[in-house]
Amino acid sequence: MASILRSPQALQLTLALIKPDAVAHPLILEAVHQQILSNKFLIIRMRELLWRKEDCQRFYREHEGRFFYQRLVEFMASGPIRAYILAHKDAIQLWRTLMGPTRVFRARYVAPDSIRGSFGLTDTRNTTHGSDSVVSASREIAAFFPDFSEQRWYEEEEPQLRCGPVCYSPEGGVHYVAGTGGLGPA
Ligand code: 3AN
Repeated sequence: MASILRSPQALQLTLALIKPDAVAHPLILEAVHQQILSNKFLIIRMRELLWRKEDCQRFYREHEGRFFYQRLVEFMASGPIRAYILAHKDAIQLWRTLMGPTRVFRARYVAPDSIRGSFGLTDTRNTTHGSDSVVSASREIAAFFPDFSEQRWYEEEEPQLRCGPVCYSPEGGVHYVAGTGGLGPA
């Protein structure tokens, strides 16, 4: 795959998921969405979907064989999830910090204000997912948003979003370059 040339100041992209435990609760869903906005992420794309078990198996294949794999796959296919493409100067690390540690008891102890510390139910039902590297962010974004061209976004939208002005559409739940009416390239 050809590498994408980016300016050193370029915004970074990450994939964030809100898992079925949180999507099932409108107040938690809204609270997580507000955290995204208040931490100055740009929401590039957002969609809600139901995942088939095979999709979950593919997504979590690195955990195949672990004791929690089966329950994780079944849980992720148990109800709607919300997927976001988020942009920020340091999107991957910032989103992971906001989520807090994987294990909910640890999250409650060391990062009680984090998303998992606040809303996580168990180590499996832990509210959110976030990509852990640039490579996995690209792979995961392509899995959830097959029509999104990361390369085109970096060439056409990223410079405009970075330099502003940027608008937010409360109806669509996404940011867009001012003057495009939110109908920029997919
Ligand atoms: P993270 O989501 O924090 O990057 P990973 O990639 O190690 O963590 O794990 C993927 C998912 O697998 C976690 N979000 C969680 O739902 C589940 N998981 C990880 N470790 C455990 C565990 N020890 N017990 C139960 N579920 C786990």
